[in-house]
Amino acid sequence: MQLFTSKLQAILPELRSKRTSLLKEHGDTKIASVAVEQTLGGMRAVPALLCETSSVSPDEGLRIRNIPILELTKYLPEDIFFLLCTGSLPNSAEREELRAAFAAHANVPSYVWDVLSAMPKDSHPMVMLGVGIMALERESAFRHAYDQGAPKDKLWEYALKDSVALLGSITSVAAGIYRMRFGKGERIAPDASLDWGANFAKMLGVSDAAEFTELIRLYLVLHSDHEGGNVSAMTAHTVSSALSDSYYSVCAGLNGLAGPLHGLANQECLRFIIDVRNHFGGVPADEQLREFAWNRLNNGQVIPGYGHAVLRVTDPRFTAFYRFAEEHNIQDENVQIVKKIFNIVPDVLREQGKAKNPWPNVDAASGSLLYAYGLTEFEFYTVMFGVSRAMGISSQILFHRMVGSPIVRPKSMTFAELESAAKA
Ligand code: CMX
Repeated sequence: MQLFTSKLQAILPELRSKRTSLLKEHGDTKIASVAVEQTLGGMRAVPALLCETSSVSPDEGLRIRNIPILELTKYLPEDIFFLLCTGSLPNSAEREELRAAFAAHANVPSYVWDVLSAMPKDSHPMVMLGVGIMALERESAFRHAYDQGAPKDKLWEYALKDSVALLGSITSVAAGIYRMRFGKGERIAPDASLDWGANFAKMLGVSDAAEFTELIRLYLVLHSDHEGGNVSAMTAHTVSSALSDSYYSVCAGLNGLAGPLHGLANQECLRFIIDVRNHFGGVPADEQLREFAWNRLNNGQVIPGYGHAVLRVTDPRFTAFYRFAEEHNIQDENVQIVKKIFNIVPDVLREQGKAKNPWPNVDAASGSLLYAYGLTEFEFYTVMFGVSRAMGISSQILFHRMVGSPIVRPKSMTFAELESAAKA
């Protein structure tokens, strides 16, 4: 990892001096105030986190290192990880070095498989992914270095080692979980000659089609990061700020991703699509779908894959998946239903008037594409999301260890304190 490490070493002094000079020159400058509704409402829009890897604006969506995500869809996931960590895309030697480093960790220790095979057969795949990552914590270079007294300003080097090892292993763990959990037969050995996404596609053993590999790469690129304030990234950052290593921190973040309002929405979304298909025996008419959506809302349920805490437009990641379906002429009923939902549901949500954003997010289309290529076990979809999001989380952990961010410790308030602060 010589090239990658020296790239990071080259940007390190500037990163550290930015933090130091901001603190020195503007440490007590107020940049925002907090309204009671923000304290009560999930800290929405409180600018209290530092994140350099990516940003999300309401009117455009995700930019990774200031590049709009729709301009990054042609790149490999390795390229995106390099970009997230260093701020620039890799040259071919840097790409090859990272690809080989991931591949070197693709053979997962046997104790991980022992632990996973001992789990109940109906365990949720996200639970299995978390257990697999936690079992792998034994391999943490960061923890061993800390135990041996590594100085704080060197810890980032071990965070980098952990990130690369974890990402190299996570595809094997995820693919192994898929085959074990859904009775797909023996695990498929990793192929050290392939890129990270292609190797993952191969180990899943779902389809040999080149288009499936292309979809997996795209999937890994699109879900990689979504700035620092989402549940998974913020949780992982909080845990890692206590100098818990990347295995603990990524696992914590992925546990947040497993919630239905966050990453599990992709599973729920496909379930919703299939409910629609089963209910109507195929693609419904517009009016039928409108009524179906209203019934769901009237039952107090959300429409999965729609709405967002930050976005106020169609998520560009949805657009990327939508384009993939168009370009590859995927015409199956699920994809047709996705398109129909896109035509009907925003108006329904607007009419209901609750959701601030009636437009689709990343989860609205992703599952229907996986399904079209034969990955039909939708309980597995959040694992796919998690494999990708581990890149963003890991790069954010690395960044914070590089700049030496302190332990996270905001202030909580009681109702009484809030009431008196509001009156004052
Ligand atoms: N269907 C029905 N109601 C929705 C809705 C949807 N898709 N999106 C928002 N609402 C409702 C909220 O539940 C909330 O209702 P209450 O006032 O009764 O609590 C109201 O509209 C206002 O919510 P909001 O401010 O627009 O949205 P939030 O920032 O609170 O929540 C999100 C954002 C994503 C959790 C919400 O839009 C949602 O539940 N969407 C469906 C689940 C989903 O797709 N999640 C995936 C998000 C992307 C990701 O993280 O992977």
